Amino acid sequence: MTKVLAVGRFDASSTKAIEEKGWLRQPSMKEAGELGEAERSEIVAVAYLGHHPFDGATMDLLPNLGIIANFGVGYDAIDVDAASKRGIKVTNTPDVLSDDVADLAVAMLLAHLRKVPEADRHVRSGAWDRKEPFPLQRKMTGQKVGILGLGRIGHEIADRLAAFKMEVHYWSRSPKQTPAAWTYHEDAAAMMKAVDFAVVALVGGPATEGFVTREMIEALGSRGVLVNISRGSTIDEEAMIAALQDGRLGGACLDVFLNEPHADKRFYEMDNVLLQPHQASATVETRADMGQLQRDNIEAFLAGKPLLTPVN
Ligand code: 8YV
Repeated sequence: MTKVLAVGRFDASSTKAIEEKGWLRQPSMKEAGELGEAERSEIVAVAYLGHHPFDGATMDLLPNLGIIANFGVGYDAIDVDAASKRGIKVTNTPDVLSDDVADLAVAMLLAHLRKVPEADRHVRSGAWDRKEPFPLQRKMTGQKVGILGLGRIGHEIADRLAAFKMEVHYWSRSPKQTPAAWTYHEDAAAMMKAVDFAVVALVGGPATEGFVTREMIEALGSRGVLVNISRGSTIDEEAMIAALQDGRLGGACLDVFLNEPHADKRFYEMDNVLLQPHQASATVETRADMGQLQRDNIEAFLAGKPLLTPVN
């Protein structure tokens, strides 16, 4: 008997599809680890949703595991080396979410600069009705933006911001094929100095931990705005909080944090930040596509066919 285990809190449409397939469901690997040994040894595939570390010890709870299909493009929670050593395949869900993530990056920057959340509150609170003034805002069109990481998502963000007549700068490990007007920077800190706003679109994981340093934050400066839709780990969060508090950094738009969902409470008190609950891919359409791709990878594995989006 072989079984598939779906781990995580899936949305309604994915839950329905998983139930129709008759796959086991558990909210986290903690509960999955508490299943009896016989049942655990029947599990050959895991559909994983979540950011809790899936390490080698966790994999060893499922001795016949052959695939971990991640719900998400970023698979930093999964120890891919440990999986490879055990002959376990890992897949992710690239491409299907790039547009939504890019849309939210742009939405956050525009909403922050134009004070959209504050203006909404201004109207609702009756302040406009009482003829109280609302502050002027900052212009996005035509300004300079720097993208850290020009992968699939970074490229989509740059395309959108170019349509706002922005001057696009980017840093990545090597120059990419881009429109001629985009400027490549070999030195990320130098790029931060050259731009008004920066968007972090790096992959997560150990290689990019603390990539955005205090020096880079200060280079972006007191009028600068830092947008993060990648992983909380890519920015030195303590340095960012200190810089936001004393004005060395102008503002931040954050969809991701260290220690999610327990975002640092100091952010709650700041009025120069725009905060989102890690929801850049969270549209009905894209979450359905991500779930479909995750399930298709598992079905391909079970049928002995090539995986659609392999990681290792
Ligand atoms: C999450 C994401 O996977 O794709 C990624 O890397 O971070 C998101 O799409 C999603 O929020 C489920 O946790």
